[in-house]
Amino acid sequence: MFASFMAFAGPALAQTGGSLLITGLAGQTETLSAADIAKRPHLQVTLTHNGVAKVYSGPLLTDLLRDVDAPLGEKLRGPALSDVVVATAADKYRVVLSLGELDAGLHPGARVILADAVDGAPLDAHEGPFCLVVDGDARPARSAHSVVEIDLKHAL
Ligand SMILES: Nc1nc2c(c(=O)[nH]1)N[C@H]1C(S)=C(S)[C@@H](COP(=O)(O)O)O[C@H]1N2
Ligand SMILES: [Mo]
Repeated sequence: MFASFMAFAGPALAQTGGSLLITGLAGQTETLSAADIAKRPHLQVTLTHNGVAKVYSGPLLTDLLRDVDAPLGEKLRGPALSDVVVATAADKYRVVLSLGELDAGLHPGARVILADAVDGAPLDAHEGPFCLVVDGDARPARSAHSVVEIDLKHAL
């Protein structure tokens, strides 16, 4: 298992159906369609699982979290360091990531994307329409498939 990434400004890939609900700390919400997500700048992250490497692409999760005023960059200090992101999948699988590990300014190794494509094609029904891809994990346990909600919360 290894992972790597490279940045590119991707063309919007054709997508059908599905939307993502993002909730901020004050309860503010944003609903993003597949078309909204496809328009964002994309990064590529390669995941290797069971010896098979696949190149996922999608916006950084931090890019989407800015839509709900997540405390990132200079605002990621003090109490914000115990804020967490809960990603919920269609099958209720949930993973938690801290803002500190997501913010590339604080933690340069961090590359977590919400992929809408793999190997240049839209995600299939098993993984799609959006899949969290956590670069650097030894196994893709936090790369939740079919993510339907992203909630920013105070852990404490
Ligand atoms: N929605 C969802 N995503 C998930 C899981 C799951 O059970 N549900 N399992 C995780 C784990 S533990 C692994 S190893 C990989 C498995 O990916 P695969 O089903 O494509 O083999 O998906 C991850 N993402
Ligand atoms: Mo797993």
